[in-house]
Formats: sequence, structure tokens, C-alpha cells
Amino acid sequence: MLHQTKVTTLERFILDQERAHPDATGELTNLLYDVALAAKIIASQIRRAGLVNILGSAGETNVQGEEQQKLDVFANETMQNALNHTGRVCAMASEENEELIAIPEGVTPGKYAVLFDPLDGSSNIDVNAAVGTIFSVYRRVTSDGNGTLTDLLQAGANQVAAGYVMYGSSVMMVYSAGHGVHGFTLDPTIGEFLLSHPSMTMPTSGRYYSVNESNFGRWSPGIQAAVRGFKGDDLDRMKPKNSRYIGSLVADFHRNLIAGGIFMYPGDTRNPRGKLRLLYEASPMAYLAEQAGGAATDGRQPIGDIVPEALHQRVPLVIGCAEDVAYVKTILMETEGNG
Ligand code: AFP
Repeated sequence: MLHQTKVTTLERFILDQERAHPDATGELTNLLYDVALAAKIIASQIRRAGLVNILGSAGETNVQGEEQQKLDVFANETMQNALNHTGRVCAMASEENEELIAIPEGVTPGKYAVLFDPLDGSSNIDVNAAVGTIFSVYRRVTSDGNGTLTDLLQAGANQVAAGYVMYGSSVMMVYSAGHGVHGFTLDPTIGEFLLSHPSMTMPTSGRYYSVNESNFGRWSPGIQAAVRGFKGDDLDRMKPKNSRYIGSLVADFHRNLIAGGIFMYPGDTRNPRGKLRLLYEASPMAYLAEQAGGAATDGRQPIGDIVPEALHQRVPLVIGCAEDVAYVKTILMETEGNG
């Protein structure tokens, strides 16, 4: 059997991209490796998740005498430890931490602010379905010292890089640093992410719609009308779509990125701002969608235009193929106006 000897590793790809931009200092490159390293460590633990009954569950001590941690706690600590000592980061924020995460004393603060959702979709772990890590990188806006909330509370349009790692049937890292979206698959035999999906683009209109329809009765008339349109009630304007919903944003987004589709988590009467977090989920995914030729809106304005007021603020999200997102906006405008 012939083996491929000419592969592009994540490292080589990022270095090549950096060479194409002579003003780059290499810091962002290294930061992306830091995330990739964290991803490999997290992936190795997730692979063992089904073994908790044998190895011991969260809070228990396993046969090796090690205390078992919950995977989301483990993922959160792994991300922080991969990033906090490098001198590349001035402040961090995580979906799992209430407050800003400061850089440890004695470490020189760097020029990037990083936000992440260490293990998104973690309720899927128990059923062995895909979960992910989402990350978002901004250039600091304060001039020196440790980073502050000002560095973290930036509009998504300011991101310099964003991406996710999907722990699915294979482990993939998908990222953009402003020059397209590129996907890498982890080869577990050599421990390297290899370029498998260069220059990923979304079709203008997709095959799938993804939304938690158990909330249908609590949606606004506009969202209800748009979803009816996707089911085939508006044939003049919208070709009927197929429904797919995993309940794990990374996995739902990833499918729609590859196969074409739209994902929505709108507000409803119970949660007027929806469920998803602007900084850890919506903004990085919106950045990727736009880099792939798609779009993302809260129903009124592009996600990237929203200036956050708080670290954990929620936002309604409509994201995916450009024409499908535009359709939802049109229906919302017709039904509810833009007030
Ligand atoms: P969990 O991390 O609690 O599983 O939530 C996952 C998530 O934030 C996002 O990944 C999904 O798209 C969304 O919630 C699913 O929410 P519903 O279960 O309400 O559909």
C-alpha cells in the first residue's frame, strides 16, 4: 500500500500563509499552534469519555489514583494552560468563567485577547455525539500592561482569527485568519493536523435547515414564517430544505459549512435573546461564515457589527448560506418590520 509522503501540516500551512504576509510577526501563527496543542490534549481525553465507568467518573479517583475531572472543566483548564504563559496573550475569557481570566503574574502580556468556549455541546458527550472547542482572537486595543475587558468586549468584525475544533468521527480544526477558511484533520497515528479542506466555501443556498423546533410555539411570527418557508410553504421564494439538528453548534455549523445550510437559534418568549453567547459562539462562527462566503445576523444586523456590553451576553443567531440568511431577514422585515 502506498502512503502519501507529501502532506501539508497545520504548521507548514500557517507558515506559508505568514510568508505571504511579510508584516506578520509570527505571534498569531504560534497562538494557533497553542490552540492546536490544546485541541489534541482535549481530543485525547474525549476519546476516553466512554470509559468513565471503567476508569472512574468526574470527582472520583481512578485506578491509577488520579482524580477524574469533568471534561468541560478539563477542556477549560487545558485551553488556559496552553495560552496563558506564552507572552502572546494579554487577557482571556471563557464560557466557563464568570470573569476575565488574567495572565499569570510574571508573564509578559502579549498583543492578543483570546475568548473561547472550551467544550461546546457538552451535553452530547453522554450520547457519544460530536462536541467542539470554539475560539476567537482579537488584537488588544489597550496599549500596555495586562489586558482588560476593553480588549475582550470588541465587535466580531475586529477578530483577527477564529475557528473551532470538532471532536467528531475524526478530529478537525477549522480556522480563518482573514484569508479564507481552512480545515485540517488530525491524523492520530502521527499526532498532526493535516490540511484536508483548503479554502472552504459555502454554497449561496443550502440543502439543510437546523433549528430546535421544539421551541416553535414560543417563536415570533416572523421566525415561524421563515421556518415554514424552509419546510415548503413559500415555494415561489424558497426551495424546501431538509431538516438536520444535532444540538451541538460546532457540529451543526460544520455540516452546513460543508454541505450547505442555515442554522438558527432565535429568541423566544422564554429566552428573548436566544441561548447562544455572542462572544464565544456567535461571533467566531459568524467570522468563519463570512470568510466562507456565508452570512450571520441576529435578525436585524450582522453579528460582526454588534459591540458587546458583557462577556456572557446572549444573541439570537441566524447563520449559514448567504441567500438563506437573506431570506430570513426578508421574512422578518415583512412580518415584524425593523423596529
Ligand atoms: P450544551 O453545551 O449545554 O450542550 O449547549 C450546546 C449549545 O450551546 C450549542 O452548541 C447548541 O447549538 C445549542 O446549545 C443547543 O441548544 P438546545 O438544546 O436548546 O437546542
